[in-house]
Amino acid sequence: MRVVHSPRHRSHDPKHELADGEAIDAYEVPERAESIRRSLAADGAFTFEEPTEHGAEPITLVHDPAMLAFLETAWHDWVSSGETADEIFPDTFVLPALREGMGPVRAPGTVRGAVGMWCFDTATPMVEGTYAAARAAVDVALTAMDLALGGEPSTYGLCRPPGHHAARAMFGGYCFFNNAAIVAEQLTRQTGEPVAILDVDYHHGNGTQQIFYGRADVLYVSLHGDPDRAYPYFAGFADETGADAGAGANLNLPLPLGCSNEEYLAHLDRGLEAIAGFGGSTLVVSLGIDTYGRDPICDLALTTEVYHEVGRRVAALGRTTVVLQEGGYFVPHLGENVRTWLRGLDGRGLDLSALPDV
Ligand code: SP5
Ligand code: ZN
Repeated sequence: MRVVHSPRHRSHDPKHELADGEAIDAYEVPERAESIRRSLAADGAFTFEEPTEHGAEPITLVHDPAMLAFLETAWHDWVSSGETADEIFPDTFVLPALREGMGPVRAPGTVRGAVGMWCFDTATPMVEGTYAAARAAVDVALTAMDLALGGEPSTYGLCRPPGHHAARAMFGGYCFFNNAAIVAEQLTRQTGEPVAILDVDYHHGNGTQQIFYGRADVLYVSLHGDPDRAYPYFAGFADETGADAGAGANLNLPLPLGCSNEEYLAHLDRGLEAIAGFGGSTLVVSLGIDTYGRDPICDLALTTEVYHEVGRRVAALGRTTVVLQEGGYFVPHLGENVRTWLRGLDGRGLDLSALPDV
């Protein structure tokens, strides 16, 4: 299987996120992607290539151009205005009730103010190299798509930072540009066919859902921790099924606390059935491994074996498949879990021999 990877991800190296009023070590770190790269390289059946540049247009077909412009200059503007912190976090969020009855929001003249227009949480700091890494992640995703359109049955884009929490005009959840949504949009344009997205990250992909919520030509199917208890709390409910032309083209399958392999596969089958009944020849997978039982920030109970079976069942759809990396935070097993998933997709056997005993 062909794998697209860029060393550029390393320039997004946040140190902290805020949790319960404290700065804690960031979970979304460069070592995640390195763990995946090493596991796939050691397997021997994955070939690596660097992305080609695709420019800004595929991004602005999905995201507000003003958000792209903010991200592009934020670090430079931050430093040149005399700020000295090496991570940018919002101070204030411009929630609608703040200015209720007071007329429209004026864009703040400082990065410190403006970041509260674009970012929705306190866990997604921008650092000096964030923009370059986020742009490279989009190029990784689009290059993986190009290879699939060129005839590869399945390809893998080792995207970092991840993307599925980024909405049309908001970033957050460790995500800046929505890599999977950008690929799905391009697929609809380049194939003229409908496109399905299967999101198996533990967290609901609120950004992907938002971007395509009114669209009939993109099906979004997500398995995730129930938003009644899990981040991002405000989206991912089972009764969110799409709006307007998109009615019926959104399927949320919330999962219970401690969800087992068997329970998970039963939910997966419902998602795959919906995809099988939807048109089109291509599938985009948002692959998060934070469903793992040992993930430090999530609460399901999946084991490595099930990732092989999930990949196998996705392959059985018989669609050209572009797999893009999202979350997964138990770094010691992240690479092997991804490798296991991709071996299942590729019709190869389960191989647990390289899973570290930690
Ligand atoms: C791409 C992706 O997986 N983004 C996830 C973003 C989650 N960010 C904040 C999670 C806060 C969870 N706090 C859990 C405490 C566990 N002890
Ligand atoms: Zn996640």
